[in-house]
Amino acid sequence: MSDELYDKLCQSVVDGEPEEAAELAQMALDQGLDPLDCINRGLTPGIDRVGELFATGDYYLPDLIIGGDAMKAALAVLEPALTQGRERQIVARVVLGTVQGDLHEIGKTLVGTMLTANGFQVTDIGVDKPASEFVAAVKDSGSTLVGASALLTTTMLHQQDVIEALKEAGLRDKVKVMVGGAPITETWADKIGADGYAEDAISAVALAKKLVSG
Ligand code: B1M
Repeated sequence: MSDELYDKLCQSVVDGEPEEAAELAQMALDQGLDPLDCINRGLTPGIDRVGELFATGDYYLPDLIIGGDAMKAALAVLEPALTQGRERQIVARVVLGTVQGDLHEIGKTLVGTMLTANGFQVTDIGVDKPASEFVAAVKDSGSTLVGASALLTTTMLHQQDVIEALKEAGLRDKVKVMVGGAPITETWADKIGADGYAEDAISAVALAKKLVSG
């Protein structure tokens, strides 16, 4: 039964059906399914399929947009259940954003939700943010951790800009920087002088905990 629901969630993203995706997500919660399983076994395979179809030329930009909208609609239902009942003691403050020129928000937001669920106070500055806005948010929030997301090979370079801007502002030794996003690797993180790379939202939490404790 749960497998069938995960398949339907997946298909609702492939078909770009936000309302159906949200309804299925609610149905999954009502049946007591784990929201994280709904994401990992339903929504993520769905959006990955959308990406594959786009890469092969079978899907076009509007398909990418409605696929993303369907995933966001389901996540809006699931996210409160991810953060519910967790301990609220603040582990650390973190500034999170997607770098300049990059509009991809779903993965960054999911990382933010998981960090929040694990006690981090997240200042999510949004998407398409220049390095200067990461720095300003660090100053405003007193954060000791910065997370920069990038989904495009053309925008991942701006993760380095964030690190350089922190250096110029005299903040680099006070703030750890973690990077992530589909094209990002450990090698890239090392190359630009980041403190760590996480492949997904779960490992981002583990990395964030490690970075703020050491
Ligand atoms: Co775009 N897009 N897109 N897109 N899009 C990709 C990334 C692409 C791989 C699709 C493809 O060709 N197969 C491709 C990039 C190619 C490349 O650079 N190598 C691509 C392209 C080309 C484009 C446009 C250029 C298309 C065009 O206009 N011709 C355009 C660029 C716009 C821009 O940003 N300036 C574009 C636009 C869009 C939409 C806006 C329409 C839409 C996003 C909607 C939204 O976010 N509101 C979109 C989508 C949906 C995708 C795909 C299909 C899905 C992305 C997603 O949300 N995944 C994507 C293909 C793919 O990745 N399968 C694709 C789900 C999400 C949960 O995963 O974001 O990877 P992800 O996040 C993961 C991890 O990466 C990690 O944890 C997350 C959770 O597990 N992670 C972090 C992410 N950030 C992290 C930060 C951390 C740690 C971990 O620490 C700070």
